[in-house]
Amino acid sequence: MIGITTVDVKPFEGQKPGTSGLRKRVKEWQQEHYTENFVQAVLDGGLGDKKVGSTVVVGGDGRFLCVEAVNAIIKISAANGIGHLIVGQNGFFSTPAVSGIIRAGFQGKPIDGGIILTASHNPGGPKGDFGIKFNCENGGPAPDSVTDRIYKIASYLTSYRICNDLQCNVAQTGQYTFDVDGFGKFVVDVVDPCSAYVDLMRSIFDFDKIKALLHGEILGRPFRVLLDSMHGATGPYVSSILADILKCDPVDLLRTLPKVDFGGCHPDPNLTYAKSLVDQLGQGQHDIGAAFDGDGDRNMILGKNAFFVTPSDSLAVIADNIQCIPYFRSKKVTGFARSMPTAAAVDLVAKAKGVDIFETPTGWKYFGNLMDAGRMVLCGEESFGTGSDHIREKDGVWAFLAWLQIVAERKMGVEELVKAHWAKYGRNVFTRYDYENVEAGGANLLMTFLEAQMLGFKGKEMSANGVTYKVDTADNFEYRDPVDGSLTSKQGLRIVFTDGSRFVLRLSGTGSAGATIRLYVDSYVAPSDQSKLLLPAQELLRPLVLIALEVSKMEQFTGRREPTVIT
Ligand code: VG1
Ligand code: CO
Repeated sequence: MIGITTVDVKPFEGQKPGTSGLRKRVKEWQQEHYTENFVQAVLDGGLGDKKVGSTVVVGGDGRFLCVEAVNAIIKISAANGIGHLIVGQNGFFSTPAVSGIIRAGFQGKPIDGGIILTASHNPGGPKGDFGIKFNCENGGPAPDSVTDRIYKIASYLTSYRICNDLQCNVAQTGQYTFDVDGFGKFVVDVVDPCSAYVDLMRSIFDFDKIKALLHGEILGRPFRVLLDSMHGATGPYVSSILADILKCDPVDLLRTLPKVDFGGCHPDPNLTYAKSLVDQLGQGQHDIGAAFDGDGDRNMILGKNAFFVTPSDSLAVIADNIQCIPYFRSKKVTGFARSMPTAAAVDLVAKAKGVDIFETPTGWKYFGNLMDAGRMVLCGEESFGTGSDHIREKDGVWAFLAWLQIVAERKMGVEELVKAHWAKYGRNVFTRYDYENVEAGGANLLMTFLEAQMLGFKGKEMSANGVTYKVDTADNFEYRDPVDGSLTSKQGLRIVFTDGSRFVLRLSGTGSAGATIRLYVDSYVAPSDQSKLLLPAQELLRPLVLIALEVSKMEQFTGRREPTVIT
C-alpha cells in the first residue's frame, strides 16, 4: 500500500497558461514545489468532477525536465485518485500523438484528457524553456474556460497531494499496477510513443502511392525529400514512417534524434531558425523539404531549390486538393478555418467549393469546437500550423504527408502546385515580422498607443514609397464562438485597407520572458495582375510594412530597427 503525503505550499504568481499552456524558463520550474503546484491545479481544473478514476495520457517532446515532470505527474496523479495513466516510453510523445491517443482511447477505454510537457517551438535545455499543457477529452488544447479555472486554482492552492514512495520505470514499456492508500488500484501503462500515430497516418494516407512517388514510379524519376526534425519530437515518427515504411534514405532525414536541448538549436521551423535546411535545399538536390518544431505540431514546407511555401498558401493548396487525401474522400467537407492573422488564401478556396470558412483567434484551441460540431475539417495558422479533424492539434508530419500525397496525385512539384494555385485564385502575399524578447513595458505601450488611435483611422490615407492606402476598418479582433457562444476579445489590432490589404499587431502569448511583438502584413494580387504575381513577397509588401512600422512607432517603443525573424 502506497501512502499519500499532503504538502502545504504557498501559491506561485503567474501560473497563467498562455496561447498554448504554461511556458516558463526551466529555472522557474525548478523552484521547489513550482511544478507540483501547477500539476495539482491542472488535475483539479482540467479534470474537475471526473478526476477520481479518470484515464489520462502523459508525455512530452523530450526536452530538459520532461522526465522529471512525468515522474512528478505519476506520483501526484496517484495521490489524486486518477485511475489510469498512459505514458509514452521515457515520457516521450509528440503533441499530435497525444491528441491522437486521447481520441482513439486505450484498449477500448475512453480517455479523459492529456498532459503535454513542452514549450513547443521555444528553445530547451537548462537555460531554455519548459511548459505544461492540458488537453481535454476531445484531444484538443483546453479552451479558455478550462485554462482560466486552472489558473484560478493555481493562484489559491494551499497544498498538493503526492505519493512520494511510488516508483514507476517509464524507460520500460509495460503495465505497472500500484495500490494507493484510500483509492486502491492505480495503473500506469508505459507505451511505445509511435505505433498508434503511425497507424493513424496509415489510415489517412495511401502509403503505397507515396512510396511509389518517392521511388520514381509516378514521375519517372525519384522524388527526393529532405526533412529536419530539429532534434525535436518528430524524429522517431519521421524515422518510423519515412525511413522504415517509405524507405527514404536516412541521410535525408536530419536531426531525428530527440535531444533535451534540441542540440542547442531554436526548434522553430521558419526561414531563420531552420536556415540550414533552407541552404541545403537551395543546392537543388531535393524535391521537397520540411522542418518541424520541438513538439512536432508545426511544419514548414519548401520545394526544390528552397522554394518557400507560406503556411497560408500551404493550407489553401491542401484545401483545394483535399480530395487527393484518401481520408477526406469518404467524408463530407463542411468547411475550413484559419486564425485571423493568417492570410485569406483558404477563404477563396472555401468560396469556390461552396463550403464554410471560419476566422478564429490565434491558437489551436479555437478550432476544437468547430471540428467537434462537424462544421469544418481542415484548418491552419500562419505560424506554420496545419491540421485536420483527424486529431485536435496541428500536425507537422501529417502536413508533410499531405503534400506528398497531393504531389503524387497531381503529378506536379511543390512550386508548380503553388504557382498553379496563384494562377487560379490569385496570391495572398504574406509576411510576418517578429520582435522577440523586447522589453515588456515598451511593447505594452506600443499596443496601448496604437489602440487609442484606432477609432480615428477610418477613411485615413496612409502612404509609403509612393503607394497610398485608405483605411477601411480598424479594430481589435473579437471572436464569438459559433458553437458555444463564448466571446474572446482583444485578439489583435487590425488595420484593413479598402483594397483588402491589412496589417495586424498582437503580443505573443507563448513567450517566457519579456514580450514578443508580432506584425502580420498581407495583400492580395489578382491572377490577372501578371506583373506582380511572381514578385518577391518582401518587395510587394514593403510599403505596407513601412506604414505599419511608422504608425505603430515600432522603433520608438522597442528600440528595435529590425525584427528578430522575418517570415
Ligand atoms: C504562437 C503562434 C500561434 C500558435 C502558438 C502555439 O502563439 O502565433 O499561431 O498557435 O504559438 O504554437 P503566439 O501567442 O506566440 O503568437 V506551438 O507550436 O508553440 O504550440
Ligand atoms: Co509546437
